[in-house]
Amino acid sequence: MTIQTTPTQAFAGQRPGTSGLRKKVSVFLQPNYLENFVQSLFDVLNASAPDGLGLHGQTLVLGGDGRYHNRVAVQTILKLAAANGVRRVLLGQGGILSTPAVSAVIRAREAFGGIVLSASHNPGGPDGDFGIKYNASNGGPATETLTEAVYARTQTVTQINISDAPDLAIDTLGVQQIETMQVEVIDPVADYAALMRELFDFDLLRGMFARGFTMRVDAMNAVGGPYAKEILEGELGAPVGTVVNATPLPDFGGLHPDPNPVNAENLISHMARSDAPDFGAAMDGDADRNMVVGRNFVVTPSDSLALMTAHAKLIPGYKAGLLGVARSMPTSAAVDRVARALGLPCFETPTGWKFFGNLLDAGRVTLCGEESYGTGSSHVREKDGLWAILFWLNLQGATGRSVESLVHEHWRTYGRNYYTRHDYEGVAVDAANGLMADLRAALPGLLGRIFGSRCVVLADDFAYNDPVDASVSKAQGVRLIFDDGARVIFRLSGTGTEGATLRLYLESYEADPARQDIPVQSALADLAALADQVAGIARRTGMSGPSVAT
Ligand code: G16
Repeated sequence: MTIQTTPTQAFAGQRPGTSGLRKKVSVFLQPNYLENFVQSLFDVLNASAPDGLGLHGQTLVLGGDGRYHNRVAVQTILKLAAANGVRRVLLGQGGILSTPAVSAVIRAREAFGGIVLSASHNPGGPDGDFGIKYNASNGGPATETLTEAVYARTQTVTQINISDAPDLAIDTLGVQQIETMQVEVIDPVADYAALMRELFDFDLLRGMFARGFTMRVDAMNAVGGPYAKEILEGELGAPVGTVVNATPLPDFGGLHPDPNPVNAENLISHMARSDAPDFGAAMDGDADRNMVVGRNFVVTPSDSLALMTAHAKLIPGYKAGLLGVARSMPTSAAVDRVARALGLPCFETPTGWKFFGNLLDAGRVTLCGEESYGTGSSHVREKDGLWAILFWLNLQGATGRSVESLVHEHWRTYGRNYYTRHDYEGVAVDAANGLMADLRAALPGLLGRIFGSRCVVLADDFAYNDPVDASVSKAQGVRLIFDDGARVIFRLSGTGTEGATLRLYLESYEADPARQDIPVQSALADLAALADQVAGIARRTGMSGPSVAT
């Protein structure tokens, strides 16, 4: 085998979005498309490392969510890594590693960084999406500075260095070699499971299942399946069959692996049956998102973060208390109320898990969460689906209470933040950009305006000043905040691959327990109408309502 140098040329549009480069599979199948991006990444890493050595002599972690093209891409990346100075790659068996597991392995093995192959919750298969992202030595998503440098390099790169070695046997545990680089195929679950054992009371959980506690985890034919099966059924003694759709399939068996009440409808209807299990949960394509479900009761991600914060001391890994909490800007302010009551610092960041990295690294926060079904903690630098499920399981075991009673008690104590997200998908890019531009221009006139009983007390385009590295991220979403705590937020998604997706986030606060059980969409209908009045959503998108409301 030898290292080949082949010419390449720039591809338009290789700028990473909210979480890495996500495109249709057909885009990634273009000759040199993946190679161009990975070579650019390696060039930037080789040029920017402070010791001047770059990747030389370093270890990278590699794995993905098993979606279509995962196995082919793994082989390509190994050959590129071998030709660009990497000393060792730790590869998940079969090319499989969940996103939180990549983070856990990077941290446990003190690797230089890692590459995750995933388009997360986006559908898979030949007509679906593929994606790639880089995580740094803290285990977390690369900063915007790095991803922008990689993007710039994709526009100027002219050659690719790649080994012509034959494909490796990626299903066999053990060490192999390409050129001078070692490839160690590792058990994808082991490091992650060890970390979970440190955080949760596994004896308590084993006792719950031994006494007949029932649970259903829908892994949506995605990468969370092997993790959930090994930990829940294998180690904790949950009955076989507790984890459904547990085998990662290249097309997710046709499911849309996005754990929300719309796409995980099977779980929702199962949990509404009279013989429903005690607890239900789902994960997404790369197992970093989670949805928590009680009997006929769905927990919103914002409430999940608030409850975790309120009860963290009951969980062994957090019994010493929390350093602080953080939520993304569009996430409801439910956690803010808990933080205030507990005297904890509470940070508001832009959408994107990467914005939590500095706060976690600096020891400013312990828990983080987002409205997009993501929760996590300082144990890794990604959100973590199975961690959240184990947290809720441990919480039920420690309190002896059901999901629904825990949430109801929480609302009675702190009040309820009614919350919904309306997605308008596949909107023409110009129409979406025009809507946002006009909203931004209208902001000064919206301040102080009265809508019914509400008055706008803040109208801005959210900007984040990172308190750790002083970087500034502007234009992160238009916020209208009202005098009663209600919020209406508009932003465009950074993870879609077709047209634009307008996200409308609606929230209102209800302190009165007698008014805390209104169906969410009814409770927020007036804010939805207000949003349409202000932004002309129906007129501009041509859609009479959202394509997804969760
Ligand atoms: C990614 C990011 C999250 C973000 C979500 C939605 O999640 O890591 O931080 O909240 O996308 O982003 P957007 O609203 O821009 O589509 P994932 O699970 O897709 O990696």
